[in-house]
Amino acid sequence: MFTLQATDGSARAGVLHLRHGTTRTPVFMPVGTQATVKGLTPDQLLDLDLDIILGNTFHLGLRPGGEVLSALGGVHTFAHWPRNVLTDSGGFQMVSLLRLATVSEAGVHFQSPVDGSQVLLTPELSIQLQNQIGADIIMALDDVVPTTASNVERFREAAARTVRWLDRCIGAHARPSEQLLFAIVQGGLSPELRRYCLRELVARELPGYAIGGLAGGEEKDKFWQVVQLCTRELPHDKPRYCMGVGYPEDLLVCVALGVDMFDCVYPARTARFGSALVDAEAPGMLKIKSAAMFKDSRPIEPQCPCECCRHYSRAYLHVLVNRDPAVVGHLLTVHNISYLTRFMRGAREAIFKNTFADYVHKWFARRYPSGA
Ligand code: PRF
Ligand code: ZN
Repeated sequence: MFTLQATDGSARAGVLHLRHGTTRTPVFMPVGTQATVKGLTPDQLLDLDLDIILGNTFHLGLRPGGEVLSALGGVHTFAHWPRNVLTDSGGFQMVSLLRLATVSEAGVHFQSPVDGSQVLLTPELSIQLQNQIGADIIMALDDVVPTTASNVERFREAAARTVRWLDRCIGAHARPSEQLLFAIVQGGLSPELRRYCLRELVARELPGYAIGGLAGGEEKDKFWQVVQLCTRELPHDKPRYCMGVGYPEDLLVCVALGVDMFDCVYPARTARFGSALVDAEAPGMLKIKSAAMFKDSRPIEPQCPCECCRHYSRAYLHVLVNRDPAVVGHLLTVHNISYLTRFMRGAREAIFKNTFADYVHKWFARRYPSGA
């Protein structure tokens, strides 16, 4: 269940009441493919005060598999994570990770990277696996076409198929009172296809809706136009989730357009490349390998409460990055997730105070001080 608590323009603050506690929105959900964010322990995640993390049906369903997970008490017990989990349906991960995946009306066909066998991920199997994994929010299987694809007919087919697959997902969902099933809007960059998909999905009255098929390298203004079209047509009393979005500027714009939830591998991935997200120093990122860090005794961000900033100087991380890059990757991941979590909490507070526009302007002014 979702309660909308405040609005400021189109921006929204709310709470999702889920089985493993409440989730405050707008929210950034870090991606924990194996039900733990790469390189972090669940205790580190708790220390970051996260309400919800994301898991993948693709990874968990292949290994250990739905039956093992269900026998072990579901993903929360298995991964020792007491708070909420959202699982993505798996198709997108296969199509984006495996060049050999193909899509037909039956589902997504691919070769298992675990044992080489042929697997067919149908809408029914995706939901069965997600029922067994036991996440608090589960996603319908969708037919995802990269926005940079050129075949218009393929987008039309994918939008219609996503609707047909949604009906199969709804029919297969065995635990609707425990797990919220979200539908995913597809339709590429075409307003007509997006409207078609929105109409069909909204008519099915699901507990939440996601905007899919974006953040794949399309132009920013096209991306924002699609998000705006979707948030205008989605029901106000249901959460909206923009999938695969995690750059701070995109988060701010999408919150301004009325999106409530996001996920992205970006904070963890950029950390593994030695980059730390920062607020007060342009261009919003510190490269820990840079010679400028050599004698810098400050933490990444002095005001940050994370484990990395509480204990370590930039100079220490700079030396450690050559000796033990994995440890630096973990510490910067902790910091970057803390950064995005605080960033969204700040947006949430500003929405309550009706100062969201000011929050956005101040953030952009700090990020681009010369007005560039
Ligand atoms: N669909 C699903 N997961 C996703 C996306 C999508 O469109 C995106 C956006 N490209 C990220 N993750 N099921
Ligand atoms: Zn920090």
